[in-house]
Amino acid sequence: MAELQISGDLIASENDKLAAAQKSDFEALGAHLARRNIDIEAITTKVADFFVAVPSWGVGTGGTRFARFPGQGEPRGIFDKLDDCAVINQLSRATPNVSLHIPWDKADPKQLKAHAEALGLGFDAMNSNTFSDAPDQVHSYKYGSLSHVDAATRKQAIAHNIECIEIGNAIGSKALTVWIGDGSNFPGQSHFARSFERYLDAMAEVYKALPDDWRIFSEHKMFEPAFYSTVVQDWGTNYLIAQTLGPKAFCLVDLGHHAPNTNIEMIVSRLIQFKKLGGFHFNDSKYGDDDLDAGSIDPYRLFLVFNELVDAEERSVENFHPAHMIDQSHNVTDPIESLISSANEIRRAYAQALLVDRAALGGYQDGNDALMASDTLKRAYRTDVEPVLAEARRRAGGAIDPIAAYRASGYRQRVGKIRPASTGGSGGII
Ligand code: LRH
Ligand code: MN
Ligand code: MN
Repeated sequence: MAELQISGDLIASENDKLAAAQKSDFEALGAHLARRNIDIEAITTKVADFFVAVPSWGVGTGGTRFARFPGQGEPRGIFDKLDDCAVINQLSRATPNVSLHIPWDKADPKQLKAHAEALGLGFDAMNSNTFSDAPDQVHSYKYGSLSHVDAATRKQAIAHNIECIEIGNAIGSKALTVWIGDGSNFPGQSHFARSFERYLDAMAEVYKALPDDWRIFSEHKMFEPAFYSTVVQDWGTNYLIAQTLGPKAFCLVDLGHHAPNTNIEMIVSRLIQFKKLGGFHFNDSKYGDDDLDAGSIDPYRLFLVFNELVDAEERSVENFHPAHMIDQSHNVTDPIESLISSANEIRRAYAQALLVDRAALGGYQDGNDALMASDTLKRAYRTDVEPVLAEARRRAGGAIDPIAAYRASGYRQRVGKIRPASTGGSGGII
């Protein structure tokens, strides 16, 4: 039995207040969908079976390059972080897995596993960190890691990734996500081809250490921290990596890692078509790697991404099981609330994509009826699926209104009393 961070009675009494309205909204939506030949029960079951992992690093208050303003009751370490992740899952019933970042979350794997299991949690992909220097490391990553000009530095970065696999293996993870900050700030600073060659060779060493049932995800990002060139800068380079490494290598798409206006859903489609879509870091963005809450800026884009995923699911694409993870940073909200909200938005996009009349859409595409094709997507997107999301949560023991239940629980105030206030301070540049 999982340790409950929020009492079951509290959730039940909060749900009681909303039960009659929820029942009536669900029935009304059911009748509406039935007129469109859609079975609301089938959609609700699919939504209830859809999960997205939360990032351990997302439950602390983030910061910008300028400052960090700590919140109340911030987690003191990975065990507190897991407690917070359990709250998110308990209320949303959408996030049973956590994605760890090493060395930030380094701890005895047995204790990690036991703590997570007691909370009813498991682990999704491990994340390595060769984009900052750990206090005890010998070689600095200032000028790169897996693509560094110095062989000893590359070796150290390879060893770190292998250690992440070992920790992950001990706690039940099945994937490693590698994102590197390697790149350059000045034209001429690094040799494009040679640095990519060094990266590929280093990644091949990491790849060799993967257990048979593991996958490795490489994550591209257009820029930052390098501002002139980045070694793994876009999905084309990422695809080359996955192709070069072998069948256990896939591309990870972080929605915020593209130029504004990039057609991300089309990238997703291409990666699906060529069997190299590994997973996602969901978030939203207005300008760059903003790490804003999923669906908070452009919910239609999130829907269009899910439209591709559902299309693939309904075509029964072979070996199609992308990892769904959130990657966010919260500066002005309670991270638990933001992560609950993002998990719901991700499920919303999935539910809406399930409503697309794909036979009709195919007909309009083949008939060059652009207006009706677009309207077919819009019709699904315009449908308010909140009663389905709430029903999926309620049936699984979660909250009809998870944010309201969280606030009523007083969890943040409770942990605020036990966890000492963390320090803020300026960011890296001022
Ligand atoms: C890089 C990134 C990557 C890291 C995380 C902290 O911008 O998206 O996934 O692991 O942020
Ligand atoms: Mn990411
Ligand atoms: Mn990022």
